[in-house]
Amino acid sequence: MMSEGVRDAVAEGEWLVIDHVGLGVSDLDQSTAFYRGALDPLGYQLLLERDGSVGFGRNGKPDFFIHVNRPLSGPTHIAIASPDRATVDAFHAAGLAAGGRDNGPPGLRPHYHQHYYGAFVLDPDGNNIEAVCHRPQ
Ligand SMILES: N[C@@H](CCC(=O)N[C@@H](CS)C(=O)NCC(=O)O)C(=O)O
Repeated sequence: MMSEGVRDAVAEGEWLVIDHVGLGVSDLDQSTAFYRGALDPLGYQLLLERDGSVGFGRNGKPDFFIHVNRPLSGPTHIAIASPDRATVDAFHAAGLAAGGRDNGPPGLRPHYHQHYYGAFVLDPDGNNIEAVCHRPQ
């Protein structure tokens, strides 16, 4: 359970402490299509393609990468911050439309904290991708 102070900080947008992350994927084209669709509602665009790697990000800054021809790291959980609950809903619908598998419909998860609103979709390799909004609405 998140403390009140941490919850206030994330609600104010102070959660961006990791610069970028990368996942090994088994099929770059399939995963690129999935992430293009699923992350579009979150404002993510394909920003970089190089040597078996694809980078996605917002505002011109890639912070989420997928890589092929590398060992798969096993199912990994990545949560992307969403500005509002409607965007979480849109992410979940877009992720399913892009070939992802449902891992939890949009909704409050009060066991994390009272305003925690998330949705979960599995990517083609089984990675657990989430959009989350921490703001009270
Ligand atoms: N199906 C669950 C997914 C929850 C989930 O994946 N939670 C993340 C943390 S926000 C996680 O990695 N949980 C640990 C686990 O599932 O083992 C739901 O809809 O709530």
